[in-house]
Amino acid sequence: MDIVSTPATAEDNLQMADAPPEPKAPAIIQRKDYKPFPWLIPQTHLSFELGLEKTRVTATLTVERNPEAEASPTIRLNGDGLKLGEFKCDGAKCSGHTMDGDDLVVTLEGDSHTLTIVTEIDPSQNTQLMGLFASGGMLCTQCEAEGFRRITFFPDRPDVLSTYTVRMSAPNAEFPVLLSNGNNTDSGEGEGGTHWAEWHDPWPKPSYLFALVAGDLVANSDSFTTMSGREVTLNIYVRDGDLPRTEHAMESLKKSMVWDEETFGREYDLDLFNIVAVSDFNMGAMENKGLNIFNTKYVLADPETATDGNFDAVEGVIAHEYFHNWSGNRITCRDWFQLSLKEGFTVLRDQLFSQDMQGEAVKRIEDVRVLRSVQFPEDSGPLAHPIRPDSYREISNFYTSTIYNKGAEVIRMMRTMAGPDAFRKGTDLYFGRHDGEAATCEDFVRSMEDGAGLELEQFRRWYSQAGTPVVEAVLVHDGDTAALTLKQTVPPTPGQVEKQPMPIPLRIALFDRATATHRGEELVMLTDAEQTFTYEGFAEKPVLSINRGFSAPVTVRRDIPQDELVFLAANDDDPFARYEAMQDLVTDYLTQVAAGSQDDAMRAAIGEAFAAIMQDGDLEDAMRGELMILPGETYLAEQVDAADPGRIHEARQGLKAWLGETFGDQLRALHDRANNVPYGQSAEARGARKVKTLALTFLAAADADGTAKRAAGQYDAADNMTDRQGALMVLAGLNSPERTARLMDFYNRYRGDELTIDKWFATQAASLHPNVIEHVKALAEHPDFTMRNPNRVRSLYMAFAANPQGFHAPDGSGYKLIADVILALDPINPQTAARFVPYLGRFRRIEAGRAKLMRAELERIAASPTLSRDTHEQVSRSLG
Ligand code: 0A1
Ligand code: ZN
Repeated sequence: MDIVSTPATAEDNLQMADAPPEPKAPAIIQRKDYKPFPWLIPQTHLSFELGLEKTRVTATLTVERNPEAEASPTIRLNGDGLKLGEFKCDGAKCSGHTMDGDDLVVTLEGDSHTLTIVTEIDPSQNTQLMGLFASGGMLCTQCEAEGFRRITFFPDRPDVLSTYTVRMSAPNAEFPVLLSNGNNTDSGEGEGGTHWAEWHDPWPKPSYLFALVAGDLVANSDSFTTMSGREVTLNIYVRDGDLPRTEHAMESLKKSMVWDEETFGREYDLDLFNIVAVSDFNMGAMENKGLNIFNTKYVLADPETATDGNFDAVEGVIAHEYFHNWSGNRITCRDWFQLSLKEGFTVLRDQLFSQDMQGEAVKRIEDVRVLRSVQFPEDSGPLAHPIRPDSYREISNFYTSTIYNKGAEVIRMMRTMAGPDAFRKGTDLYFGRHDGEAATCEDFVRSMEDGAGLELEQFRRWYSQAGTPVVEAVLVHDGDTAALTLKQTVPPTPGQVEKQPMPIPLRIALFDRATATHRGEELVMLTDAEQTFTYEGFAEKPVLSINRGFSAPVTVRRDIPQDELVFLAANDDDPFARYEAMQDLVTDYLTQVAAGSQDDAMRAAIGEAFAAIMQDGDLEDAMRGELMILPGETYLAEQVDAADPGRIHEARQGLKAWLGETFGDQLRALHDRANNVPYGQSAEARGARKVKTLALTFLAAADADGTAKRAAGQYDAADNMTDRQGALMVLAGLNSPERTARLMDFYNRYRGDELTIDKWFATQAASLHPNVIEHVKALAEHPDFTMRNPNRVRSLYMAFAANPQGFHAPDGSGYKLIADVILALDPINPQTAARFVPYLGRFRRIEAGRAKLMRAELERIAASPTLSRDTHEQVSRSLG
C-alpha cells in the first residue's frame, strides 16, 4: 500500500509554474530499440602519452561498413566530457564531422576508412573514477559500462568488437610499470626519462573491456599450466608494502583456473594474466581482458588484517573476475539489457566454486541471506526491475542485486531442473555456439533448451517479470493421503501490474515425524496459479520440508504448526531447510512481538531449538553459527506491510537478551571452548571463530558489563582480525570504558593501513550504540575521512545506512544525514552517490511517520538543480 504519496493536484501544478525549470530528464534507452551498429571497427590503435594531470590520447580506428546493419551515412562516436583535439580521416584533415552533444558524428562516404582522433584528458580531476583516473600516484582505467567514452571518441557499446593495440609512453621514474590487455609485444626507452611499452590483445573485444595501468607497482608472480599445456604467467600487482598480503589471492586464482577447467571445461586463452589492485574503485573488481583491475579490498588479505569473511570475499571475487574470461569476455553482451547474461551466470559460477571450496551448506545459506536482505527489498520496492530490464536512463544504476543475484538464482533453477550433467551440456553448447559473439539472454536460454534438453517457454517469464513470487503451501492429511496445495502470486511492480504464473521448481520432502526420516526428495514444478500434489501411503500426517536448498528464489508462506517448525529445526537433513525452519520460527515470533503481542510459548519453543543447536555434537560450528543467527532487521521489515523499524529493532534485541540471559552459561561455555581453538584456516578453526563472536553478541544483549570484559579479553588476546574485529564490534555497541580504550587501540595499531581503518569506521557506523548518529557525524570530521575514496565513504555511510537503529531514528536525523551525503557526494562521484538512494526509497514499506520523513528527504534531493543522471534516475524512480 502507498502510505504517504498523494496524487499531484492542479493547484500543485500551478505552484510549480514559478519554480525554476526542471533539469532536462536524461533520455530513456529502450531494449526494443536495439539496432546493430552500422559500422565495424576491426582495428583500434591507441597511443597514450601518460601524465597524472595531462594525458594525450591518439586513437586510430579502421572503420568498415557493417554488411549486417542498415547502412548509415554517418558514424556516431560516443564521448563524455571530451574535447576534440585533432581529427583526421584517411590521414587528411576533414571537415565532415560535427559534435552532437557529447558525441562526435562523422559523415563518411566510402566503405572503409581510417579515423585518427586526438583527445587530451586530466586523470587527476577524474573523481568519478570512470575512464582514466589517478589513484595514489598511479593511473588506471575503468571502462564498464560507459567509461571508455571519457578517454576517446568511440562506439562505446558492447556489440562493437575490435582488436586493440596499445602504446603507452610515460616518465620512467613515476610509472615504471606499463600494462594493458593481452601481451606485451615491445618496449623501450624514450626521450627525457620516459619509456614506452606496446601491448596487443589478439582477442577482439568491446571497449568496456579495455584497460590500462601505469604506476610504481610490484608483482607477486607465479605460473599456471592449463589443461592443454599452455604455460600462463600470473602476476598480482600491488604497492610495494602490500606484497605479503597477495598470497591468498594468488592461491584463489590458481584454484579458480583449475576449477573452471574441471567444472565447465573452460581454459584460459592468453600467456599472461595480470591483476592490479587499486585503492580508489567504485565496485569490487573488473574483468578487463587479461588485465583484471581490483579494489584492494578484494586482493589483499592476511590474518592480521583480514577477517575470515574478507578471505572468502577475496576468493569469490578473484574467481568471479577470472570466470568472466569466458562468461563475459569470450562471449559478451549484445547490449546492456543483457547484463545478467554475463553477471547472473558468472555469479552462479563463483557461487558453485565457493561451495566447492568452503562447503556447500554454509555457502548456500550465506548466498540466500544476501539475496533476501538486498535483492528481495529491491524487488518489492520502487526500483524493482526484471533481470533483463526493458529500459534505463543510466546503466550504472542497473548493476544491481537483481541482475547479479537473482540472475544467478534464475540460472541455478535451470541447473536444478536439468541436473548438473545436462546443465553442463547446455553450457558447453552455449560457449561453443556463441564464442566470439555479443549474445543475448535469449541465446543462453535457447542453448539450455537445445543442450540441456529443457523446455523453457514459460520459464522465460523469469527474465521479463520483476517481483519475488509468493508461494503459499498447505498440506492436508486425509486417510493415508497427504495433499499439498501450492498457490503462487507474483506481486505488482513498477510498470508491471498484471503478472503471469511462473514455473517454480521446489525441492520437497515429507518427513515421518516418529522416525525423523523421509522417503526421498522430490522436485515439484509449480507452473500454474494453483496446483495440488498428492502423496499416498502416509498413515500419519507427514511434516513438509519445502524449497530445500532454496531451489527457487521465492517467498514461501507455509501453513505449518509451530511444533513442526521446531521438529524441522532439529531434524531436517537438508541444511538449508533446517536453517529455514529456525528462521521462520524466529521471524513469526519477532513480527508478532513488533506488532505488540508477546507469545511466551513461542519464545520458549525458540529457546528449545536454540539450546538443541548449541548442544548438537554432530553439527560443525560453521553451521551451528548459521542456525544461531537471528533474521536481520531489513528482512524482518520486509515481512510486514508498514514496518516499524524501531519496534522491530527492540523486538530483536529483546529476543537476543532473553536468549543471552536464559542460555548464559551455555553461551559462555561455547565462547570458552571456541577460544581454545588455535588460529588456522581449517573448517574447525574458522567455525570456532564464528560462534565465538556470535556467543558474545547474545551475551552482550543480556549483560553489558560482564560481556564488555569478556569482549575486551577476546580483543586483547586476538591473533587475527576475525577475533579482533568481532570483539570490537560487540564493544562498539556498549557504553563502557573498554569500548573507548579498544577503539583507540585499534586505530593506533592500524593507522595508515587503509583497509583496516575502513573497518574502524564501519564498525562504529554499524554499531548498536544509541549515539551512533553522533559518532558518525564526528567520524566524518576525522582527518582520515574523505569523500574521494569510495571504500571510505561506504565504510562510514553505507554501514550507517544499513544500520536500522541509526538510520531509522524516529526524528528523521538518519535520513537527513544520508540525504546530505547524497547531495555532497553527487558532484564528486555520482555512481557511488546514487547507491545510497535505495535506502531512502524504501519509504512505502515503512510506517507512516518515518515514511513521510524519508520521502521529504528524497524530495529535497530531487529539488537540486544539478543532479547527476545517476542520482536523478534513482530519486525520480523512487518517488515514482
Ligand atoms: N563487471 C564487473 C562489475 C563492474 C561494473 C562496473 C564498474 O564500474 C565502476 C566496475 C565493475 C564485475 O561484475 O565484476
Ligand atoms: Zn561480474
